Amino acid sequence: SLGLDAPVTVEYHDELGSTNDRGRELAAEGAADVAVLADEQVGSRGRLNREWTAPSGGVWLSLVLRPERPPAHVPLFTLAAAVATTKAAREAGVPAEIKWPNDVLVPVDGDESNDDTLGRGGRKLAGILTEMEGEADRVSWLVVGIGVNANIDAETLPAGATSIREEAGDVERRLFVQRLVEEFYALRDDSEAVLPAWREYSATLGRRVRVETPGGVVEGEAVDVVHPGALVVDTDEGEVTVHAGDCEHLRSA
Ligand code: BT5
Repeated sequence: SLGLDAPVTVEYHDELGSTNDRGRELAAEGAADVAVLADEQVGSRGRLNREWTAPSGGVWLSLVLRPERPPAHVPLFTLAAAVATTKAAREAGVPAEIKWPNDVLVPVDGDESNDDTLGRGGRKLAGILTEMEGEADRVSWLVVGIGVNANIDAETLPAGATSIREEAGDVERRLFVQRLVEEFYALRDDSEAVLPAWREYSATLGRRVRVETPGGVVEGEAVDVVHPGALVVDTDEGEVTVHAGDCEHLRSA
């Protein structure tokens, strides 16, 4: 037991393919409020089926939820997970920030800031993959997958990644997960709480960004994040609200 101040059942595995796959299985069986944890994942994934490296020592976590919400509001959960992860990382001594929508980064000083291998304005500490099933008006289940490079040597991670070990020394993973899950449940889908906290931790607002969206590339200054998690970009053609995409921070000069 994690001794959580959140209504969650914990399922722990030494090794899994993907905690999200296990979460989806549980969700399909009707489970709710389960936290699936693994020490190591051997088949984990990022968004768009990208590979996710998940060796022993990380925090590999998937939360199974059944919120009474329309699918359009699902991004709020992802933002809440990014906020909770960032908060827990900061408590562990890591100066983490959020790149829209849900990358948790540690900024790199000075001119180097855009020269990291991932080209994303910092070293990636954590990522979030949210998956769902539902109808037009209501989500039937949601799996929020959170991967945090905790007690891992940076050399074993992809270039451009960092870990809590690297930035601040090892964390007690049980406590870290406890704090993260509690923060997540405190925010959950309350946009009045999620958006201000997200803005406070944002590395993206005020920056020049280039977002690859399903509808094309949007470039300009990121000026706000609005319900249910969309990024407002001030472009040459006026303000554009972006709901999904890959975001890159650009040099301001
Ligand atoms: C993400 O995807 O950032 C979401 C990652 C979600 C992982 C969690 S772990 C628990 C749960 N179970 C799963 O199977 N998944 C979730 P994306 O934005 O697409 O970023 C993926 C990219 O990040 C890759 O293409 C690599 O460049 C890079 N990458 C891979 N592993 C990494 C790591 N451990 N740390 C930092 N960057 C990594």
